[in-house]
Amino acid sequence: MKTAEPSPTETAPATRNKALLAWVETIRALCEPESVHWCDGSQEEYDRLCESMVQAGTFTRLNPKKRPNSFLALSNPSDVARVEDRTFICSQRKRDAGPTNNWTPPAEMRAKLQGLFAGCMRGRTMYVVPFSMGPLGSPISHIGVEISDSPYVVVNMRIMTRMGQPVLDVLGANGAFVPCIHSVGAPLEPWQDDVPWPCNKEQKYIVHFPETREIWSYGSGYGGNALLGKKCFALRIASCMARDEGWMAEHMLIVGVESPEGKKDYVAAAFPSACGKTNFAMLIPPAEFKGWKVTTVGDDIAWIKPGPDGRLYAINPEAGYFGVAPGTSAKSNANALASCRKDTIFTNVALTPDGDVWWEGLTDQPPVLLTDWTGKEWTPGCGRLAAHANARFTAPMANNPVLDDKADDPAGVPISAFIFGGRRATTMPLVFQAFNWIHGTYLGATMGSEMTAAAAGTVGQVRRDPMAMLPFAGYNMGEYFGHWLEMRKEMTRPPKIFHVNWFRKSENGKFLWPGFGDNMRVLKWIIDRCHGTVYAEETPLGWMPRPQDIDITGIKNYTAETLQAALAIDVQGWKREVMLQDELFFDLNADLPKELLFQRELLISRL
Ligand code: O2Y
Ligand code: MN
Repeated sequence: MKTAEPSPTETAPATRNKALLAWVETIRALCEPESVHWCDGSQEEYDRLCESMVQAGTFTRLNPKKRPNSFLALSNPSDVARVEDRTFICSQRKRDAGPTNNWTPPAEMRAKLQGLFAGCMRGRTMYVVPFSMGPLGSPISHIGVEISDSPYVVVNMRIMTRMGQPVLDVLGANGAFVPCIHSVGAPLEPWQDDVPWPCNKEQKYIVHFPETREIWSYGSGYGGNALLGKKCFALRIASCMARDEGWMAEHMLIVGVESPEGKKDYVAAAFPSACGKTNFAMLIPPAEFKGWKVTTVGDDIAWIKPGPDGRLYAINPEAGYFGVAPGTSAKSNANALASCRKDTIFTNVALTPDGDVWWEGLTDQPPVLLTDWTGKEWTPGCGRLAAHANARFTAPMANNPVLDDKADDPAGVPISAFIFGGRRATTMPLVFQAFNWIHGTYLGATMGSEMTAAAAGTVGQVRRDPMAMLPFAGYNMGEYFGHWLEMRKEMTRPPKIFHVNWFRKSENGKFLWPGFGDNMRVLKWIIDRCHGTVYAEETPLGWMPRPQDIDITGIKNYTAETLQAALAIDVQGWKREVMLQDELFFDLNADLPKELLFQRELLISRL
């Protein structure tokens, strides 16, 4: 295919990858952009794009003394979060998407997308963003190319991934890539002025074609809808690749835990949203744990492959954090705060009069005057949130003071333990260990969390979120459980599997566990179990610590009785819990591995 001559405002592609060149031309012809820009990923390119967004009103440059090299973006109020009801898995067969995903026949969806994307970039620049998920050249990494008409997406992708010319160099003339097409769905006609946050209020489509490994996203410029390396590629498409190729793409953080003697373990953990995942990924051990270090490999996603020694090795496919701002403070997560101290893009937080940012929970006392996330004047007590509840910071992982020294290691890190957890006010004890891999898979598959601020009337209700993957598995959830079971054959030294709950409450509504940095005390028991150096009791649920096996010295106003309550097995509650699991198992029935039904029977008989 002949490549079009670049116009004077265009950049020429620095690749000889014919498949990539041909695909870019096809998308250019479809979307009819004004120009095409191949991103080199340089600092100069990043600075230029940020400055152009300041000029366009998309970005406000923050006070360089307070937040060096940082910007604030305020989105359109209709475009503030992932749109799960507009997210589709378009496999050839409906059954392959499974009952927990939205599905449309691929031919029908392709026809729809062709219509939507035709001319959708008129008046805009089409950016070609080559990116690597994972360290460049790692055998666990994969390359994607995102085409987008949003400069906001380009600069965020530069923080969140390894992006630009070095990726094209690794891709070479014949390398494979996942094509990701994104448009805000707001063509600009010559008579039209642009708006600071273009998007399409009527039509949003986040579409995955798992068989052809393609992503098409239309209408939104926000987060997971638009930064296609993250949820769309690294989880939905990658979970299909992982199933086919014998590895795992999981919605898991990865942390290193080093003892005072210098012994290091890595654990990966899956928590649904609003369960303190980022806090756990950047945990600061309590003072009594002198010499213990917790370091971050990843805060959200893990790609995990079996190594030659029979263990699992994990990388963080991302290079930055797209963290929730509200609730982040020096008390809750000083490392997250340090990560966004500079070089950060804030979205939908509030602006202080002196050009800094603020969000609910950042300080005990709110500032007396702010500009809120909608651009309106805000004063304490005005009855509105200053920052949107899903306001974010996009920060480079290099800013994290506790970044693990292997965060960039192409070989990944060996995983000693998998941890599953949810937010549960009752029933779920503080921690227990699965008897074996199949039992652990069952624990992950039946994981659930109480809803916090979601739809009215649902607060407190348990939402099943298997392995925290419900919105992110790119194929049938029952088959996904089957893949977990199959993975056991790929290793001789599998990680031990644990379940934790930091959120159990007493009858008078008080938390039974302090959480945050004190979770280190539970983490230590988990690590000791991996080495077989601490006692555990066999219970109907799994292996459990006795209260004396968890070190609580130094926790203020905390007693062994409270710990006992946090660890107690509520048999009546568990009978209800087992019945509640029916809902998910019923939906998945046709594809549910029989091993999991058997695990449920075993649990019932043990209870
Ligand atoms: O609302 C969005 O677009 C972001 S969602 C998100 C961002 C970072 C990490 N995890 C998530 C998630 O929904 O799990
Ligand atoms: Mn996530």
